[in-house]
Amino acid sequence: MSWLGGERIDLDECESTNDLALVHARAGAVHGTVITADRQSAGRGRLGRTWASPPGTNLYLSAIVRSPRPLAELAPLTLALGIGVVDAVRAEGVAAQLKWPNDVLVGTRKLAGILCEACPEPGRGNATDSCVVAGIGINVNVRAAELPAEVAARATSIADQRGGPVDRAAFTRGLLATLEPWIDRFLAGGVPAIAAAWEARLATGLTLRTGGHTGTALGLDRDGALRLRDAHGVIHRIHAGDVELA
Ligand code: BT5
Repeated sequence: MSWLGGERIDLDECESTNDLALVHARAGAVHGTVITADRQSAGRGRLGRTWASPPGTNLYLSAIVRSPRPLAELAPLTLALGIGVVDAVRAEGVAAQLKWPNDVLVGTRKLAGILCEACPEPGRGNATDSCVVAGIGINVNVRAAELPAEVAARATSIADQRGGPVDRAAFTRGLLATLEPWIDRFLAGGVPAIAAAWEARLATGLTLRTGGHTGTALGLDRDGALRLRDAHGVIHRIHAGDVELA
């Protein structure tokens, strides 16, 4: 029985589907409620960054995920979502890969990003469950060159990679069907249940810079931390913060 997108709110425009999903979660919206918008006027990335969200071309989607697990255990949900996004993009013939924790790349260009946020108040009737809003932005039919200049040079889209547009509605349905089992697996078994699949989709050839360390990504620890090997062969565990392409 599928639950993801069982309730759907599809809008022409909003500031941020994540903001709206947080409001709906507080009002008691059920597990699996999905909100999409054709454009966002204030799309958000992590750490106060902006997600370029032009109209008529892309996917901006937020899903409400509820679980009896403590909120602190849900942070690696981002990793499970990444697997589903990569597989949905690959189903369109595009060779997408993962960069820890929340980027979907083709080569070194970013095709999609994920922003998971905790619901401060889970909402009436769900007081014992934790709640996370899972936000996903995917460049579907935009051409990277049409994105703001500061983003364009490091972005790509499904259409750029295929040389032509895809049906956004069909892509969205496929994405939800692909995401759902990965979310279920993560909620049932945590990081160990998804780690091998995540590592199989990891972009391994990239040199990454994070905090004090530069190196290549090896894979995940049991808690979802990134294992990064530096030039001296020392392996570092990266828990938080930003990971940039060096
Ligand atoms: C992310 O943040 O990658 C998370 C993006 C999540 C967006 C979705 S859309 C639906 C939902 N509603 C929201 O308001 N947000 C979510 P971060 O790792 O911080 O990356 C942000 C950086 O990516 C920016 O600073 C730019 O460099 C770059 N960027 C911005 N827009 C982009 C785009 N459309 N395509 C590729 N790169 C982009």
